[in-house]
Amino acid sequence: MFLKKCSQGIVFTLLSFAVILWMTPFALAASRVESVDQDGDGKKETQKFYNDKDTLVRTAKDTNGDGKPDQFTKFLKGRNLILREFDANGDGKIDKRKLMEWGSRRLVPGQSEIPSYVPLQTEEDSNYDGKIDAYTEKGNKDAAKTKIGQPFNTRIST
Ligand SMILES: [Ca+2]
Ligand SMILES: [Ca+2]
Ligand SMILES: [Ca+2]
Repeated sequence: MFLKKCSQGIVFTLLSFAVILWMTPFALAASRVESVDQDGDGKKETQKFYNDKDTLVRTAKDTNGDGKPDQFTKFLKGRNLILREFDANGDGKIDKRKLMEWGSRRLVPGQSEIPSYVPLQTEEDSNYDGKIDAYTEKGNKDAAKTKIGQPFNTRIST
Protein backbone atom coordinates (compact mmCIF):
# COMPACT_ATOMS: atom_id res chain seq x y z
CA MET A 1 0.00 0.00 0.00
CA PHE A 2 2.72 2.41 1.07
CA LEU A 3 4.87 1.45 -1.90
CA LYS A 4 1.98 1.99 -4.25
CA LYS A 5 1.43 5.50 -2.87
CA CYS A 6 5.09 6.20 -3.17
CA SER A 7 5.28 5.17 -6.80
CA GLN A 8 2.15 7.17 -7.53
CA GLY A 9 3.94 10.19 -6.09
CA ILE A 10 6.95 9.57 -8.29
CA VAL A 11 4.78 9.14 -11.37
CA PHE A 12 3.00 12.38 -10.54
CA THR A 13 6.32 14.22 -10.12
CA LEU A 14 7.60 12.84 -13.42
CA LEU A 15 4.37 13.85 -15.12
CA SER A 16 4.69 17.38 -13.75
CA PHE A 17 8.19 17.60 -15.17
CA ALA A 18 7.00 16.27 -18.50
CA VAL A 19 4.25 18.91 -18.59
CA ILE A 20 6.75 21.66 -17.72
CA LEU A 21 9.14 20.48 -20.45
CA TRP A 22 6.28 20.24 -22.91
CA MET A 23 5.11 23.76 -22.01
CA THR A 24 8.57 25.36 -22.33
CA PRO A 25 8.59 25.74 -26.14
CA PHE A 26 5.18 27.43 -25.88
CA ALA A 27 6.53 29.86 -23.28
CA LEU A 28 9.48 30.64 -25.57
CA ALA A 29 7.21 30.97 -28.56
CA ALA A 30 5.46 33.78 -26.69
CA SER A 31 8.55 35.89 -27.29
CA ARG A 32 8.24 37.26 -30.78
CA VAL A 33 10.05 39.01 -33.59
CA GLU A 34 8.43 41.78 -35.56
CA SER A 35 9.73 43.16 -38.87
CA VAL A 36 8.92 46.80 -39.39
CA ASP A 37 9.42 49.51 -41.99
CA GLN A 38 10.60 52.21 -39.62
CA ASP A 39 11.79 54.70 -42.25
CA GLY A 40 8.72 54.26 -44.44
CA ASP A 41 10.49 53.31 -47.70
CA GLY A 42 8.39 50.18 -48.16
CA LYS A 43 11.13 47.79 -47.01
CA LYS A 44 11.04 46.18 -43.60
CA GLU A 45 14.58 46.95 -42.49
CA THR A 46 14.16 46.71 -38.72
CA GLN A 47 13.58 43.60 -36.66
CA LYS A 48 12.21 44.02 -33.14
CA PHE A 49 12.69 41.26 -30.61
CA TYR A 50 10.25 40.94 -27.70
CA ASN A 51 10.57 38.73 -24.63
CA ASP A 52 7.80 36.55 -23.16
CA LYS A 53 6.40 39.59 -21.33
CA ASP A 54 6.13 41.33 -24.70
CA THR A 55 8.77 43.86 -23.73
CA LEU A 56 11.05 45.11 -26.50
CA VAL A 57 14.51 43.78 -25.63
CA ARG A 58 16.56 44.42 -28.77
CA THR A 59 16.43 45.51 -32.38
CA ALA A 60 18.47 44.73 -35.49
CA LYS A 61 18.44 47.20 -38.35
CA ASP A 62 19.74 47.14 -41.92
CA THR A 63 20.74 50.77 -42.47
CA ASN A 64 22.33 50.44 -45.96
CA GLY A 65 19.75 48.21 -47.65
CA ASP A 66 22.00 45.22 -48.36
CA GLY A 67 19.63 42.86 -46.58
CA LYS A 68 21.97 42.27 -43.64
CA PRO A 69 21.44 43.92 -40.25
CA ASP A 70 24.32 46.24 -39.34
CA GLN A 71 23.02 48.22 -36.36
CA PHE A 72 22.01 46.40 -33.20
CA THR A 73 20.41 47.94 -30.13
CA LYS A 74 19.96 46.16 -26.84
CA PHE A 75 17.69 47.69 -24.19
CA LEU A 76 19.43 47.05 -20.87
CA LYS A 77 17.18 49.18 -18.64
CA GLY A 78 14.31 49.78 -20.96
CA ARG A 79 15.23 52.78 -23.06
CA ASN A 80 17.20 54.39 -20.22
CA LEU A 81 20.34 52.35 -20.79
CA ILE A 82 21.10 50.94 -24.22
CA LEU A 83 23.97 49.14 -25.89
CA ARG A 84 24.31 49.99 -29.57
CA GLU A 85 26.58 47.96 -31.82
CA PHE A 86 27.53 48.56 -35.44
CA ASP A 87 28.93 46.46 -38.27
CA ALA A 88 30.25 49.28 -40.44
CA ASN A 89 31.95 47.14 -43.13
CA GLY A 90 29.20 44.52 -43.36
CA ASP A 91 31.36 41.48 -42.57
CA GLY A 92 28.97 40.23 -39.88
CA LYS A 93 31.34 41.27 -37.09
CA ILE A 94 30.80 44.17 -34.72
CA ASP A 95 33.38 46.96 -35.11
CA LYS A 96 31.86 49.79 -33.07
CA ARG A 97 30.04 49.72 -29.74
CA LYS A 98 28.41 52.40 -27.58
CA LEU A 99 26.89 52.10 -24.13
CA MET A 100 24.52 55.02 -23.70
CA GLU A 101 22.36 56.39 -20.92
CA TRP A 102 19.33 58.60 -21.45
CA GLY A 103 19.95 62.01 -19.96
CA SER A 104 20.74 65.45 -21.26
CA ARG A 105 23.74 66.93 -22.93
CA ARG A 106 25.01 70.14 -24.42
CA LEU A 107 25.29 69.55 -28.14
CA VAL A 108 26.27 73.10 -29.04
CA PRO A 109 28.76 74.91 -26.78
CA GLY A 110 27.18 77.82 -24.94
CA GLN A 111 23.64 76.55 -25.43
CA SER A 112 21.53 74.76 -22.84
CA GLU A 113 21.50 70.99 -22.46
CA ILE A 114 18.84 69.04 -24.30
CA PRO A 115 17.48 65.50 -23.66
CA SER A 116 19.71 63.03 -25.43
CA TYR A 117 21.62 59.78 -25.12
CA VAL A 118 24.88 60.32 -23.27
CA PRO A 119 27.72 57.90 -24.14
CA LEU A 120 29.11 56.18 -21.05
CA GLN A 121 31.54 53.98 -22.92
CA THR A 122 32.48 53.72 -26.59
CA GLU A 123 34.92 51.49 -28.43
CA GLU A 124 35.78 51.16 -32.06
CA ASP A 125 37.85 49.02 -34.38
CA SER A 126 38.08 51.46 -37.27
CA ASN A 127 40.46 49.42 -39.48
CA TYR A 128 38.70 46.06 -38.86
CA ASP A 129 41.77 44.20 -37.65
CA GLY A 130 40.03 42.99 -34.47
CA LYS A 131 41.88 45.42 -32.22
CA ILE A 132 40.55 48.50 -30.44
CA ASP A 133 41.57 51.79 -32.12
CA ALA A 134 39.48 54.24 -30.13
CA TYR A 135 38.02 54.04 -26.66
CA THR A 136 36.22 56.52 -24.41
CA GLU A 137 34.81 56.23 -20.93
CA LYS A 138 32.75 58.96 -19.27
CA GLY A 139 34.71 60.60 -16.46
CA ASN A 140 37.93 58.68 -17.20
CA LYS A 141 40.23 60.44 -19.63
CA ASP A 142 43.02 57.90 -19.23
CA ALA A 143 40.87 54.88 -20.07
CA ALA A 144 41.92 54.82 -23.72
CA LYS A 145 45.58 54.24 -22.86
CA THR A 146 44.94 50.77 -21.50
CA LYS A 147 42.33 49.79 -24.12
CA ILE A 148 43.84 50.75 -27.46
CA GLY A 149 45.45 47.75 -29.15
CA GLN A 150 43.53 45.26 -27.00
CA PRO A 151 41.34 42.63 -28.72
CA PHE A 152 37.94 43.95 -29.82
CA ASN A 153 34.97 41.71 -29.02
CA THR A 154 33.43 41.33 -32.48
CA ARG A 155 30.43 39.27 -31.38
CA ILE A 156 26.94 40.73 -31.33
CA SER A 157 25.63 40.94 -27.77
CA THR A 158 22.29 39.19 -27.76
CA1 LIG B 1 23.21 46.20 -43.95
CA1 LIG C 1 32.40 44.59 -39.19
CA1 LIG D 1 41.53 48.10 -35.35
